Amino acid sequence: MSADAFVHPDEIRSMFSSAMSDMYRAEVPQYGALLELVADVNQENLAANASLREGLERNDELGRLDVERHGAIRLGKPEELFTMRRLFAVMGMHPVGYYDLSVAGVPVHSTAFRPIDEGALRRNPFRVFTSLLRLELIEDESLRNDAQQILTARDIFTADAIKLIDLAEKNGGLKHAQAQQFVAEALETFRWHSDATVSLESYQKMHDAHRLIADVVCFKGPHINHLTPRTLDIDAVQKGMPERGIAPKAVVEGPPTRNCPILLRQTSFKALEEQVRFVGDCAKGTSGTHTARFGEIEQRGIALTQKGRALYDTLLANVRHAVQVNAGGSNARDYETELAERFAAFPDDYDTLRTEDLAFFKYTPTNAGLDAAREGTLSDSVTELVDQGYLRCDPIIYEDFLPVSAAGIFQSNLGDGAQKNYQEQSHQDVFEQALGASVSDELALYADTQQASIDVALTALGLRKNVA
Ligand code: OOG
Ligand code: NI
Repeated sequence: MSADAFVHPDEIRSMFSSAMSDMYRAEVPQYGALLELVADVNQENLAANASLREGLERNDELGRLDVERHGAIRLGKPEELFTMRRLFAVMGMHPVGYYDLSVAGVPVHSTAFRPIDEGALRRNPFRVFTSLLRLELIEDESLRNDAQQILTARDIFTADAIKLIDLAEKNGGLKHAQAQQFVAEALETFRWHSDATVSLESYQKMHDAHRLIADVVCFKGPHINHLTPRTLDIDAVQKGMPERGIAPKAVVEGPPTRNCPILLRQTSFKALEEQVRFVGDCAKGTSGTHTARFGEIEQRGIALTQKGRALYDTLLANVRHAVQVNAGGSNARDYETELAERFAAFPDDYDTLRTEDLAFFKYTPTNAGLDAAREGTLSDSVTELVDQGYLRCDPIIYEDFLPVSAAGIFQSNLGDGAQKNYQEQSHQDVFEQALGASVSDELALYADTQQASIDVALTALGLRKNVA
């Protein structure tokens, strides 16, 4: 690569996620222990399952297996979200999806900045779940004003980060040395600061209104609050955590264990209590603590259509209605049993998921299909072509998040007192205004990927496009 060429945004994203990983491992030692457990479980799975290993090898995924898949931050004001969109765009990460967490008692709304096209996802799927605090949900007016004032005064980006974002936008990219500097400057925004920007008394007030408000408002910046590697067996990692002195949340969020994994399963270890120095504390002494940072793992499965998602949402709502996991998690088993029983109603083989239009697939012509196409005209029905063995289908993996799961992850790290009932409506338009762009609709992205694969496959088989 010549010194003058632009570094590909996917490459900048890889540099950034690896720098974040190093920083987080150094800041949160228990996260390093989680990574070791994940790596061990992944190795055991690969050793025991040759076809799993081959599949990963075929898709070029083996080398990236232990690389983080996502992180999360919480922002305080609209301008921060606006600039964050520009910063992530330099790394090929764009806002996808809108998540209203207020319905789950968390006063934020969110999006995920992530790579969108297939090639970019394959090169490095790193995403950042990004939440914006909804100040209007703070009931106490004087507290709300205080919070607003504190946030107005802060600037979470370094001057050089802004310069490099401007430069990337103006020139259409960054050269190597610029990209390196950009990553170093961006990292500053996500770093942990043990100095709060407020007194212990102010912190306590914010904390009493909602722990999340304290986490966002009282610090210099949006410290990365977790990173999340991928595991090949989430149940094994959940079970293995206590043996390594890591305290997991009570239950795994998302669907139960299945033959054909759907959507996303996640679990985390509980946030650690960290020493914080508040404004007015004597120079050396510390007088308080804050819990914010934790570690998480994820396992992803096939993306669901609107119909599949509706079924998922209904079944999950029924489970949560029947069993609410209590504070200590002593009834976690009941929840798991209920989850497994209710989800028996969700077809668990790829054929049915496809024929009932519950999930998205990528279609490719088989050699038999290509041979047959040379000999004569084929049926133009995708279903028939699959049945005849002329098209093969592979699951399209879900790349997004789940609001109920996200709320569960938030809550397990905020404590039980943190749940509030907010009456407010969701405000995607307000969020997008702050963002300065609209978010992509994730379902439309999966549908497009599926349709594009059908178009290419049918063209290769000598058939016209757009037939179902
Ligand atoms: C984000 C929680 C959501 C996930 O994986 O669902 C999330 C947060 O705690 O800020 O990261
Ligand atoms: Ni997460």
